[in-house]
Parts: sequence; structure tokens; C-alpha cells
Amino acid sequence: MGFFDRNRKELEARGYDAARLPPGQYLTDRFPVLHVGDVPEYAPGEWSLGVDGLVDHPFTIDFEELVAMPSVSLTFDIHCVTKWSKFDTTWRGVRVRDLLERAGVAPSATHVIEHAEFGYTTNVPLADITTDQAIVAYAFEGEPIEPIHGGPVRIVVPHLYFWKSAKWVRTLELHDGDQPGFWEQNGYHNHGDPFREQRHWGD
Ligand SMILES: Nc1nc2c(c(=O)[nH]1)N[C@H]1C(S)=C(S)[C@@H](COP(=O)(O)O)O[C@H]1N2
Ligand SMILES: [Mo]
Repeated sequence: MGFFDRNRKELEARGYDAARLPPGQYLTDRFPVLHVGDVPEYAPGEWSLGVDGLVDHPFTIDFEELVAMPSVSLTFDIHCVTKWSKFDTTWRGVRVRDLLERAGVAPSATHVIEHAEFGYTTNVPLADITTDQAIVAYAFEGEPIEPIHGGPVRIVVPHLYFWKSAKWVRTLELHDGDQPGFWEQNGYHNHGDPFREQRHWGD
């Protein structure tokens, strides 16, 4: 039996429903760190989040304003395209949907482009980023998100591969039509559903 089969047996033995693990993935208890480039350092008050593009009222908020918004604490399984999955991660944040509502999304908008520090981008259809579970997260397991994991603020869109969850997010841009982001331009799938194994273009 190979590593992946052994891992799947092991998680069943631990009492997990194996259906939670998407095809081709393995379960890890670690929290791997994955990104291109540097980890940004912010001076106090320097971080902000903009909502712009095809909206009626573009706005920018700072960390205090974000934290003052109604928030949710949610527990998700996360899945990285490099094949690790982690179960039961708990995040607190503001639903992306609530931020978009405040900006007033134009009828022509179809996608959100997440813009992160240093030019990282990823594209998500509106329907995927306005679910109950898609959040602008500022806490992980009850603590501020560590800088290496995207702190102070990252996106979490748990039902898609984790590259769709931008760390150090700075702008949510409403866009008319799809526009492949950083990894999508480099061969990753435009949608990225782990349960359909949408890893690369053509999957
Ligand atoms: N800004 C930014 N966000 C990013 C990335 C990145 O390179 N830059 N990598 C993505 C990928 S491929 C993954 S798997 C997750 C990893 O998040 P983690 O380091 O907290 O596990 O962040 C995603 N968000
Ligand atoms: Mo990833």
C-alpha cells in the first residue's frame, strides 16, 4: 500500500469520514507554509483593505474597522493543490459577502479578483466568494493570524484549493468576466474545486 492509501486508512482509523478528503490528497496535522516571495511587514495602521472595480461605492477600511464589523467563527477543512489537506481549522473573520454588499456590486460584475501584497492575485467567481463560508479572516484558532500564514488578514475560501485564499489581501476587485490570477496564469485550474480535482488547466 502506498503513502496515500495508508494515509486514508489511518484517517478512517482515527474516526474521520474519509469522504472529507478529496481525491489525491493526504491529511496532515501540520500547517505547511506556502507562498511565493516575501512575508510583508506592516507598521501599525499600515494595512488596509479596498473594495473596488464594478461597485457603486468603492471603499477602503483599516484593521480596526474590519474587526468592528459583524464577524463569524467557522471551522473548515482546507486543501492545497500540492496535496496536503488539514481538517478542522477555525477562523474568525467577516463574510466577503458583507463587504461586497456594503460596496454595492454592479450587475455586470461576475468575478472577484483578490489582490494581495506584492502583486499576488487570484480570481474567484462571485458565486464562490459570496457563500456563507468565504471570509476575510483575521484570526486563526483564536489568535491573530501569523504573518507567515497571511496575517494580519487573509481570505479563506475553503471549498476551493487553498491558492484561491490570498494571504495579505489588500483589494477585492469586482470584475466583469474572468481574469486568471497568478497561479491560474501559471497552469493552475481557473476554478480549483478539490473534490473534482481541478488542479491544472484541462482537468
Ligand atoms: N499572497 C499570497 N497568498 C497566497 C499564496 C501566495 O503565494 N501569496 N499562496 C497560496 C497557496 S498556493 C496556498 S496553498 C496557501 C497557503 O497558505 P498557508 O501558507 O497559510 O498554508 O496560500 C495561498 N495564498
Ligand atoms: Mo497551494
